[in-house]
Amino acid sequence: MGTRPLLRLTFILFIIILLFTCSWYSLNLPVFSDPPQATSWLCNSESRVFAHLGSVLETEIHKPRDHMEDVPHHPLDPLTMREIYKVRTILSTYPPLLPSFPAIHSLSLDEPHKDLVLKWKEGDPLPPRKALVIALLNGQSHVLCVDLDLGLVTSNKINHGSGYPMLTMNDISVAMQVALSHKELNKSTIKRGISLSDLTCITPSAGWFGPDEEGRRIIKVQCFSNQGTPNFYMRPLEGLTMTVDIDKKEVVKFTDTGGGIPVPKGTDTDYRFKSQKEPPRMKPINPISIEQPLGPSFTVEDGHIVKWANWEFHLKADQRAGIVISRAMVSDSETGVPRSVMYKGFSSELFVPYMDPDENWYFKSYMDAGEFGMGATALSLVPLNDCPRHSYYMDGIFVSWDGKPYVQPSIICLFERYAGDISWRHSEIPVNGFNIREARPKVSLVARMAASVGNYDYIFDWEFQTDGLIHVAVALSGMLMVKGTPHQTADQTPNQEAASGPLISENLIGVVHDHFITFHLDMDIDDTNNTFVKVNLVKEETLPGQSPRKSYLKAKRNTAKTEDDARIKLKLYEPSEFHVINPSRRSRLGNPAGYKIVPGRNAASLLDHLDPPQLRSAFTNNQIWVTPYNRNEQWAGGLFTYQSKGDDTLAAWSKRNRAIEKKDIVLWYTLGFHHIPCQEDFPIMPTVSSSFELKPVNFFESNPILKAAPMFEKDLPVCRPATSA
Ligand SMILES: *[C@@H]1O[C@H](CO)[C@@H](O)[C@H](O)[C@H]1NC(C)=O
Ligand SMILES: *[C@@H]1O[C@H](CO)[C@@H](O)[C@H](O)[C@H]1NC(C)=O
Ligand SMILES: [Cu+2]
Repeated sequence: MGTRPLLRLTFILFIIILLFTCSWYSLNLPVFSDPPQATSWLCNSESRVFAHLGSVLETEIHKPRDHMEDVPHHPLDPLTMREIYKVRTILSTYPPLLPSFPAIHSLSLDEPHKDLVLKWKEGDPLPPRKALVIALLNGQSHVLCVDLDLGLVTSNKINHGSGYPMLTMNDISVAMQVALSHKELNKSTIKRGISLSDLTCITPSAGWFGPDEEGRRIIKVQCFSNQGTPNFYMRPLEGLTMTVDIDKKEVVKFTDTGGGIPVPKGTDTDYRFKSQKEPPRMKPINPISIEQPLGPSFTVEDGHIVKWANWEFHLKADQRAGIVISRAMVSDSETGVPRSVMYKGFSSELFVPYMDPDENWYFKSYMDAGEFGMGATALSLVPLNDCPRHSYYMDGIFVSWDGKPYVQPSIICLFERYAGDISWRHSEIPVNGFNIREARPKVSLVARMAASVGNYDYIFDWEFQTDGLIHVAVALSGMLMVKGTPHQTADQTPNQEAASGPLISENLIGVVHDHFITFHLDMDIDDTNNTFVKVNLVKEETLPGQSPRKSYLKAKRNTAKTEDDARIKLKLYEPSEFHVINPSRRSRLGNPAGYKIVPGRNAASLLDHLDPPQLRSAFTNNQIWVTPYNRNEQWAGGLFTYQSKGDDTLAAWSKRNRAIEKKDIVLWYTLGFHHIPCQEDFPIMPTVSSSFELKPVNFFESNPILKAAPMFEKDLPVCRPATSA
């Protein structure tokens, strides 16, 4: 959600984060107490070798790796550094873009057509490598296709619909410079007792609110005091908003309605370990980590192909979508042959509307993927804290606004999770003649990325289980977007209902808001010929005298023929299962192979459908949609999301009511959160998480993990500190 990076501080912050992630333990742990002698263990894992992974040891991970020699191995591999440079060279001599090189807002692999990817086998030559480029030149958004093999721009289209491309770091820093040098800003800051040099500003996206703001790229700038805290988000200069025309480089509107609202204090807002003055008032938890005496069980081949247990998939980082899973296949439990489950899965868009109509707040209705980029805002993960020991870390190769590649190191981690859970069990009492205790531990594989979109952090987990289930979770953390108020305590607020959220600290309101994350799930169960089936549970009533029961439930199958049949609002009192099946692939009993989407905790948008933010994010009007596969329909909020009016969204595509039965279909699922803040969310929020599952239904002939072995004591060393050995 949130707000927006961080101008001049960006690079400094980035470096600071890098420093911390490498050193904060050794620097800071001794401050509080005598920690156990955790550095030396009898079964020291640091001596283990990961040669079979071709992996990076944790101690090395934040050393930037050289990617200049990378070559693509798979049709879906992201563009390499060399390929990006080549695209840049091709563009720089392309006449329609001359004489000045355009601003590059997006430059990524134009994925080959699906049939080419499906036909491709290891060892085959790669399909032609192409780049899709979105460039802004003289106010026009160009969509260019560059063929790397031909060395040519093969198409160049100009966007005539609404909306602009994703913001670049340059847009953000230009907006901040323009705002910070605006004359009236000095007056407003002095009035609040803040010096210009103590300001940190953010750049909330402007949304779209009618014709006044059309035809030019505008952005909002709001400022905070960073005096005495790195958590400047908790020190807003409330009521101060500048609207900046990014291309004209001018402030087009200056609003200061914040007279009389103090800048909240900075004390107790610093969340860093090194700044804590006293230990927590709880018994410390002893060092903990999972032991893998033989190292992890997964491999990463050619940089992107992950193989683990019965799973295989392609994993990559994308500047806009963040983490992308492709060609997910699980091996058949009878034959061992890999079978397709999902062609591609990623978070297509986020929508984060705030619930405050105030002049300085109404526009806050972020669409983070299309406006800022989930990969673009993901920074290096913190070993042992973001991801456990034995994690494998993957870099992102991204493109900056000048068209040059850069490495975003260690933004994906891959690890095996053992959280003490059970994958199946049964015990039998001796009275039946059996005395059985059978249980199997649940071990899974997780691919993770964490995006910091300004104040907010989104942690995306794709978790694969050996029983064929895929668990997709999003956890929220980071800082609230807060609103300054003159009030210090709740009883000073004359009409608490009038405030846009609860008081969470002195002079700070946590504004109520929602988060919606819409996933693109291109399911291909065995092949692309799939059907969406709703299995409705309905109440049946018995006839008089038929049974002691009056009612029971029955599962009724309804096949969705067109897109209309597959727009679904979840309802507790009209329960259904939602299956994607392959009608041609039958089990030995004749059931079609399928996967169902299992919703978890969820929330729906209650905004008026004609409210401008909801018009733009109409893809959140339903929790489930199914569309026929169309390679141009990737982004639920439209290719050009920034300031868009909602004319190119999933909701607009679905209106065509195309046939979806026995077709290559895409499932869309929206995970939502209502967020009413509370004091525990200050100064940084403990994670709040929600998830959904993709679960096999009649895909396997029987329990696919029946033959899994239990864990045995002899396989697992018991670790002890060496000093007490
Ligand atoms: C801000 O205003 C103060 C007081 O009028 C003045 O001394 C200072 O030079 C101004 N700073 C800038 C950057 O304009
Ligand atoms: C899809 O499956 C159905 C049912 O088995 C079959 O009739 C149809 O021909 C298949 N379509 C394609 C394009 O393979
Ligand atoms: Cu929230």
